[in-house]
Amino acid sequence: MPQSAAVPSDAPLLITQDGAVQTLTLNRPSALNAFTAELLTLLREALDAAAADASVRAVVITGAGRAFCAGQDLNDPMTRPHPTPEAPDQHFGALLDKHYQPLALRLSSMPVPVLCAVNGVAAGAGANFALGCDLVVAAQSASFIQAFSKIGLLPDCGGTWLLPRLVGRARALQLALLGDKLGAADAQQIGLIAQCVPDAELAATVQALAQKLAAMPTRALAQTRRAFDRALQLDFEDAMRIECQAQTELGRSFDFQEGVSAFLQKRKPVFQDR
Ligand code: T3D
Repeated sequence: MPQSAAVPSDAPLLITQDGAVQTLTLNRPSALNAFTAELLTLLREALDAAAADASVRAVVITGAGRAFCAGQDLNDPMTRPHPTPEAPDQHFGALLDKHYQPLALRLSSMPVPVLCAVNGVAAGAGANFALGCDLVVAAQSASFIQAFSKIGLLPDCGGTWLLPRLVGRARALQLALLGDKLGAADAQQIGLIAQCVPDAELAATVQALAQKLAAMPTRALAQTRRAFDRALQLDFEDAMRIECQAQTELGRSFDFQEGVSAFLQKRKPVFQDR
């Protein structure tokens, strides 16, 4: 079982670590773990700290209670229709600039793999935050809702970039325009997520995957995500140029030497780079 770090159990974000796997648990179950400014700040600070901590080689994100995350907390004062007489200059652009964009960028630039264990409904920015993780595994009873259109908004937290790339334009528009609930099994079937598992197997499945990834050559994993994301904007030749640059760097790494030595010596490799 993961060991608890020194955070109170009623904190909006729980941080535990088991070996090299750190688990971040969104912990506002009475509001389905909806994002407040405080939770968004804690989440980004925790990801920054994990990125800087050499003892962390994989991160798991999950939610407490029956939901993963219901997106932006609609009771949060920052979610009032704008502008108001009291806050004439307030607008969602500032909120996205301050919270959601840095969070999505932080995820996409983590030096270690990030797994999402989607334990229940993931709606709005909660869905797109989950989908921005490297490996998304959902419980069978979980679901994904692009809830934005229901309240007159468009997908954010990277959703406009992610959705068409994950499932193609037609499916992305279907999900975003209708805002209907998509069950985890269907999400796996259309390629929105990597895997759907029985509810009782979610935590163990994701922990096993995270432990496996934590023992792999971390730098190569992060470079693979980076090269995939960049390749989506490049033509074939430029994508291969990026492969060439990254492979040159990885070929000089300790982990490459270790991987080859371990193979030739018929032993288990011990990877260290990050
Ligand atoms: O602010 C900006 O910059 C714009 C950014 C926007 C990003 C976004 O994420 S916009 C999308 C915001 N999210 C939503 O619109 C989803 C709203 N929630 C729902 O549609 C439903 O709650 C769910 C489909 C997620 C789950 O439905 P259900 O029936 O399982 O649960 P419920 O009864 O609706 O909710 C349970 C409780 O959670 C309830 O509180 P109560 O009545 O028990 O005291 C409900 O109010 C609360 N809750 C659910 N979602 C939110 C929430 N409280 C605050 N904010 C929420 N987003």
